[in-house]
Amino acid sequence: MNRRDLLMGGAAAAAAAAVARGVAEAQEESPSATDAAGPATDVDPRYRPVVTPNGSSLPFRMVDGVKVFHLVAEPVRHVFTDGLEANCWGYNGSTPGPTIEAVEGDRVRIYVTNNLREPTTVHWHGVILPAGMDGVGGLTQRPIPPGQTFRYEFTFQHAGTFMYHPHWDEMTQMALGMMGMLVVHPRRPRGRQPDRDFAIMLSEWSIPMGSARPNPLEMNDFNVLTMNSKAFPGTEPLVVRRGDLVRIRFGNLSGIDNHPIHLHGYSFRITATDGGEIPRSAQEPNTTVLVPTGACRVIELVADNPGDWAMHCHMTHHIMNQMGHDFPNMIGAELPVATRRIRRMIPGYMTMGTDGMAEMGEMDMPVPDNSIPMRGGPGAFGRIDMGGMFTILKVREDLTSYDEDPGWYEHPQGTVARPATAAELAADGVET
Ligand SMILES: [Cu+2]
Repeated sequence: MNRRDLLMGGAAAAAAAAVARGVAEAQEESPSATDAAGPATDVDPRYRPVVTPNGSSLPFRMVDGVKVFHLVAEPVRHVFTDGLEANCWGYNGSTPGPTIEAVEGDRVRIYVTNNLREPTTVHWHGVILPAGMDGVGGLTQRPIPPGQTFRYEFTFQHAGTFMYHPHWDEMTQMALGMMGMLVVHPRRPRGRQPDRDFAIMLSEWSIPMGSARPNPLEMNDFNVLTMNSKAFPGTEPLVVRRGDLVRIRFGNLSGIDNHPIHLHGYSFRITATDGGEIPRSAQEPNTTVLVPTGACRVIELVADNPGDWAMHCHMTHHIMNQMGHDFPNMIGAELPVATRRIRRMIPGYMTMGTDGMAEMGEMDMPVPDNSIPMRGGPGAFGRIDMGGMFTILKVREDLTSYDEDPGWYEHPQGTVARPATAAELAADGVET
């Protein structure tokens, strides 16, 4: 044996050992690796799953080392928040569809059953894969006819935050809610991993008053703005423990709009897009992250500031769901005569909006059936007048469980804004 053979032999032995170790690890780590007929599970010990507020992760089976998923495109009856529900389309009974989770390097097989009355496809948005698996109807595959099941199979080459959505009759299918998040965890995580890892899909809907179905023909005038297809107060809060490393992955599949998502109480870092990780030296500190439609943005922060922190789109029309935008502007108008006259024809009629719009959500104001115009939700200090793309990051010192809403933040004595006293105004020289 010469030196080269010795080296080769050594390398081969090392490689064989590595393979054996890999197989052992795979057997150890892969859930039900040999149980092809076993029940589907959403537990994969190789990673801490993401939390999809108001949603879930898609269960899977391991079959001969391949992670097998089954998506079912179908109509779903969806509640946006108490007071508004509609006939939508989604996957596996929900909009957005369940989050798909895998690990970098995983071979996956994803069956897609079409239970709609028109064809569909699924595009794996941002994933690097063979062209024939890209899910673009007409370009890379025949659309999936109603009643049929298609098979997608590929390997996730990169970790990251991605999305899935139809690429057939896109305008209709996405306007009705067909979309979902797709998270690929790193095979070898580097550095501190998040304690809480959230996935939130942003979308927008046109649901005219009295209608039972979102209108896919709308291009500009969206009146229901959602996180994971929920409008506040239907949005579940993000519950974290003080000191947690928190990652929030946003996807946006809105028809038209980009959403600048603003988080109170923190400066966060924008760490990744659906194109990959941003190098640490280029990670931008910010308090608002613009999530363009058709893109993902990932932010991270250390939850060192306890409290109830608003997290919302900063486009004001996106945090106050409304009936529509074709109403006359009543602000400052004095209309007692007109109101009296209208009341003769419409008993109980009120001219709304004369003193601003926040009043419109008060609980005793009558609103049309199945609508949530500026309804808002309850808060620790009365009503929160926002109602759309709005949720709350709840950071607590003591938490018994991430799964329970810890209620409202108990502010330390003397740390809440309150009416100024006459003595304080005088002492500071402020005249009112
Ligand atoms: Cu927005």
